[in-house]
Amino acid sequence: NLYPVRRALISVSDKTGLIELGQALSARGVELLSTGGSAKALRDAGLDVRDVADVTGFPEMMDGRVKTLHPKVHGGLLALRDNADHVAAMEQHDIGGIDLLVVNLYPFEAALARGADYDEMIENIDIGGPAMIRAAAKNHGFVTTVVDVQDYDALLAELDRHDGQTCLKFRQKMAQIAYARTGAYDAAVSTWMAGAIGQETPRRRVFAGELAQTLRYGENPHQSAAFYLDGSNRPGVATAQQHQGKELSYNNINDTDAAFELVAEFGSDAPACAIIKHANPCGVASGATLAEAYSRAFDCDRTSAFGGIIALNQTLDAPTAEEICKIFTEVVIAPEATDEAKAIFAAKKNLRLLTTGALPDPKSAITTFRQVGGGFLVQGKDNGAISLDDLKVVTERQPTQDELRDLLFAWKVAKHVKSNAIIYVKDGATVGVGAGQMSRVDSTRIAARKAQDMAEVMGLEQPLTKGSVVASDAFFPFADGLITAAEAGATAIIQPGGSMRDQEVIDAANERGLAMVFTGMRHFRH
Ligand code: 93A
Repeated sequence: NLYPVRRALISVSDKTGLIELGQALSARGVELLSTGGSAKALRDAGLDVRDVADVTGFPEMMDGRVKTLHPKVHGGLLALRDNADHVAAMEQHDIGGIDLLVVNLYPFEAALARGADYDEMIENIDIGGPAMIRAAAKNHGFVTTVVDVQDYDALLAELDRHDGQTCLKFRQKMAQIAYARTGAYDAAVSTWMAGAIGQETPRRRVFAGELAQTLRYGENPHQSAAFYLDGSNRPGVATAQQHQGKELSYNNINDTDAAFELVAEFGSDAPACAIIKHANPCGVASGATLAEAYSRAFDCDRTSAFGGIIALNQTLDAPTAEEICKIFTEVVIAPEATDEAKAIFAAKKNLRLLTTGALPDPKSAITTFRQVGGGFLVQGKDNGAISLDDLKVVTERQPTQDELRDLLFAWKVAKHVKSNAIIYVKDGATVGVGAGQMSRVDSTRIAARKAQDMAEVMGLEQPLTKGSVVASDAFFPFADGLITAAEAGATAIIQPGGSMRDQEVIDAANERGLAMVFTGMRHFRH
């Protein structure tokens, strides 16, 4: 299953490592064929290279749209070397075999990222490259296909291992990567096109990803799992740099994502911290300093915070690192970390520190998908946000300025809590979180109950829900939830409104002197 590499066709847009590769192949006696720009670069470096135009007898034409689309190229890639008819056809038409194809495609994804206009995007759709890649990969019985700069070293090592030949296993592996590349490329083209022509729900759609990491297991040890990049380069857990600690697990990645997306809601102007357990926050707080934001988040539920995941919206500093080190934490994610903070963490071998360089924009339009039996559910990410102007006061009492500030804080958190979500907030910190219950009133009770437990732990006379405000991710279907919140000491409520029984709920608020605002927007998260 070994096959020698005698002739290579190199056609690359990304010229990284091109000269070194050309030199290495030449040194191993491989004849080089190449297209315009690649050939020029190789020749300028003093390498002996033959133009594809010379092989085909046709010049590159139509602005390069047609350069390699020719039987002399595709015959050389596709001919079965052990088939007498194929070999005869090669001889009859003077087609030389191409044993190695090195291609990277027109940078369509990069053009997309820089917001190129329609015509420029169209010109960046590579046709000849994918055609050659698919041909070479099909003929992997004989031909080696390399589509990633990062595989050049592996190719050379393979040639050295087998005295200028490649083995079938290697060619198969490269062929699989090659088809993933052309698949992802066309996925990017098709996804771009859907947006460009205003098709939000195209009849066919494709998703593509690139392996970032094979995970030891999934949510449970008997499940296999892997982590893929979507190519968007969005700041987040997928693109973060890990400074220390062992590999992240599937659950770590999921929870770290939840933590970072939540803390990003607060921007980076004032310090904020979110602590996550099982994808739900067990504490979210603002503070005068980052360390204070962390401590206040921690005080929401000190029990659950143990082994949690912490997200910060500003550079992790030494005082915050010191505070965090006082209990066991799985992961800390922040835009940056100071050297002092890193040094403090270095003593905690099991703690993972991730930095991302920036916060994700919570308002960006992103497509999310989830698998269901036999299909995918696709939706736009919940990037809804409200401001003071969107709030409608529905009670006799107007909320105070302090209440309003806390109501908006609570609403931001509610968006990131599994429904039914109830969040009690006081002075810019959560003091009770009710998550993922099947009834809203249960979430309201659980959150108040947790606040009571914390009051005991902290030796407080009364739970922090006294004088708090409450956010509900969806409307109260009955007055019972609101009454429970009022009994726990809440003075103001934020909720979407829209229930058949809104009036009952408003009446209950008025009877108890509560202020209530409607957002007109819901934040279900199932
Ligand atoms: O315009 S194309 O779709 N038509 C072709 O026939 C063709 N052949 C190779 N693009 C084509 N290529 C692409 O040109 C390769 O995929 C590669 O990205 C690029 C290399 O061009 P150059 O060597 O001139 O820089």
